[in-house]
Amino acid sequence: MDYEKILAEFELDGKPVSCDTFGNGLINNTFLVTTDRGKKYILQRVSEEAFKDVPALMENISGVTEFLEAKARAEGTEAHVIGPVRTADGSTFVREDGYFRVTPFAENTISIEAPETDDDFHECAVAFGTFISDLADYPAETLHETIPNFHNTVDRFRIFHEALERAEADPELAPRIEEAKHEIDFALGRESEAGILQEMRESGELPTRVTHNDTKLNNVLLDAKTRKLRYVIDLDTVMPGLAHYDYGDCIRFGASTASEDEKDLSKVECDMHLFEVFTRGFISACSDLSDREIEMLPLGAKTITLELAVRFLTDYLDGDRYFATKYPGHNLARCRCQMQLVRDMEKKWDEMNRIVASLVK
Ligand code: GN1
Ligand code: MG
Repeated sequence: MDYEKILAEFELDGKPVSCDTFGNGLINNTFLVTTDRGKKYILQRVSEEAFKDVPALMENISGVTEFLEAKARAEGTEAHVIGPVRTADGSTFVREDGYFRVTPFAENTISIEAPETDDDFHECAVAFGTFISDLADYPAETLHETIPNFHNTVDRFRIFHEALERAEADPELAPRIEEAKHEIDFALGRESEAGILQEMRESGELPTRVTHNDTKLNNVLLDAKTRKLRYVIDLDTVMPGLAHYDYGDCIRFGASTASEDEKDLSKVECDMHLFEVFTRGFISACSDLSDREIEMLPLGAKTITLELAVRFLTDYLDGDRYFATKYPGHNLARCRCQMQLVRDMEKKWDEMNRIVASLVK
C-alpha cells in the first residue's frame, strides 16, 4: 500500500514517518501513523466486503459525530466521539485501491479486551447507554443502513441456510459441514426462538432507536489514568436498531469469562456478577428505556450471542471470507465459544431475569 500517497491527501499535522498495523478489528485494516511533528493518527481501509457503500457510511459518521459534538458544546462538556480528518478538498475519505479514512489518535487512552474491575465494565455500560440516549433526538431517517439487516437475526439465519446449500454443492467446502455438524444442529434447534426480538421490533412493541450495533468492549476508549470514558469508537454500523443489540453485544463480549475465540469451552461462562454490573449501568445511563425494553434485555444478550455464533458458522461454511482469521478453523472455534455462552445463558436464564427484574425502578 502506498500510504504516503494516500496520507498526503489528508490535512495532517506534519509529514507521516511511520505507518504500522494496529488493533484487533476483524473487518477493516487499521494502521497507526506517526508524523515528523510527533502527531499520531489512525488510518483505516474500510472493508468493501462488509460495507457496500462507503461514502454513505462516512456520511453517517460525520453526521453523528457533528451532532454529538454540537450537543456537548451546548452543554459545556466533552464529546465522546472522534470525527474524521478531512482532505484538502473537504472529503472524509480517499478512494485509491479501496476506501481510506483518517482519525486523530486518542492519546493517553486504553482499549480493553476484558474488564479488569467492575468500574471498567460500569464505564462501558454508561458509555453505550449514554450513546443511545444522546442520539434519541437524532434524525434517524437520514441514516443510511450501512449493512442492511445487520442485526436482523431472522435474516442471518436465511443467509446461514444459503451458505449451507452452497457448501453442500462445493466439494472443497463440503467437508466443513461434517466438521461443524453439532454446531449446525445447535443453530437449527434455536432458529424459531431467534426471531422474537425482530418480531417485536417489526410490530413496534420495542422501539427502534439510533444504536451503535458493534459494542465490543474494545470499541470504548478509557482514560489510561482515571479509566473513565473518553471515546466510543467504530461508528461504522451506527444505524436504527434496538437497545438490545448494543446491550446484548456488550454482555456477550464483556461478561464472558473467556475471550471470543477460547477453545477450552470449560472456561467459557457468562459471569452473573458482571451481568448485573453492566445491566445496572446501562439502565441508569439509558434512562428512558420502557419496562418492556428492560424486561427483554436478557433475550437481547442471548439473541446477539446466538446471532454471532451463526455468523461465524456461516463464514466458516463460506470459506472464511468475511471475518479476518488467524488459523484454519478459527471461525468454527469462535462459533463454538459463542454457542457455549448461549448454553450457559440458557442454564442461568432464571437468574438473568431475576437480576434484571430487581433493577427495574
Ligand atoms: C466485527 O471489526 P469489528 O471487530 O469491529 C463485526 C461485529 C462482530 C465482531 C466480532 C461490521 O467487529 O459485528 O460482533 O467482529 N463487525 C461487522 O468480534 O461485521
Ligand atoms: Mg467494527
